[in-house]
Amino acid sequence: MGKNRAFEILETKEGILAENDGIALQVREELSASKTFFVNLMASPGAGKTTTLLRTIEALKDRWRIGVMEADVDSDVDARAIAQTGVKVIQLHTGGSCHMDAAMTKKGLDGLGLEDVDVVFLENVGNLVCPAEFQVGADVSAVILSVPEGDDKPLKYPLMFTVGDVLLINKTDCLPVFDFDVERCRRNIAPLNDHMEYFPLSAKTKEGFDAWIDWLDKKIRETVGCQ
Ligand SMILES: Nc1nc2c(ncn2[C@@H]2O[C@H](COP(=O)(O)OP(=O)(O)OP(=O)(O)O)[C@@H](O)[C@H]2O)c(=O)[nH]1
Ligand SMILES: [Mg+2]
Repeated sequence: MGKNRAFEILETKEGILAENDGIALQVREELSASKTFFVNLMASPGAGKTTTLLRTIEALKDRWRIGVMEADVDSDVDARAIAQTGVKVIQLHTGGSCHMDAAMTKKGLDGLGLEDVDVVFLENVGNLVCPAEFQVGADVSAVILSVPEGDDKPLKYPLMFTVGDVLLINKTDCLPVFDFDVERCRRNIAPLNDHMEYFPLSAKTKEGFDAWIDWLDKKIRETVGCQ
């Protein structure tokens, strides 16, 4: 019981997040034992997660065996798009939840099956808030911010830009019609995150894609081994 109180105060959210982190650690250990590289892709709805994934798969699928987990509240639109590339894909329905947690991710990885996969991408639920709170055991947390959303988003949704390892500034083909300033965006993130890697690119025109692919391929090689 608390001091001078006849009742206990339980910080339930802290407990849930601590439990989640424990499961995320298990996921990480399992993936590390099976030499599987895991990318958690997070962004707002419509920022270009699926389009960026399609281009990324196109660039990497001859080098690595790829698996994709598509997480959505409903529908199978994105899994259908990914299936067109020929890589292994599973659609996960979160049942209304706005993020994937570590237990859901563990279930998804079991459903996908890792025996013939070197690299797994999770397209998290489109949301700039909730997915940032839940670790899923990823090697890389990749965040997409698209030009039409504005360069002030790191100020409004700081946690996402704090937990990210890499920021893909997508839809750079739209820069001429929006007042998004890439340097201002980086300045907004600097106080939150001193290790963020930045790749401005366009999933539509593929401009800037080579640098992102080279960086990701190097990270995968470091984990999975040379191919
Ligand atoms: N102009 C332009 N449009 C893009 C680019 N990338 C994606 N889009 C468009 O943006 C829209 C949303 O793209 P998606 O890839 O479906 O976005 P998403 O983040 O997967 O969306 P949800 O899964 O619904 O959260 C589509 O109409 C894409 O064609 C880009 O680089 N430039
Ligand atoms: Mg999508």
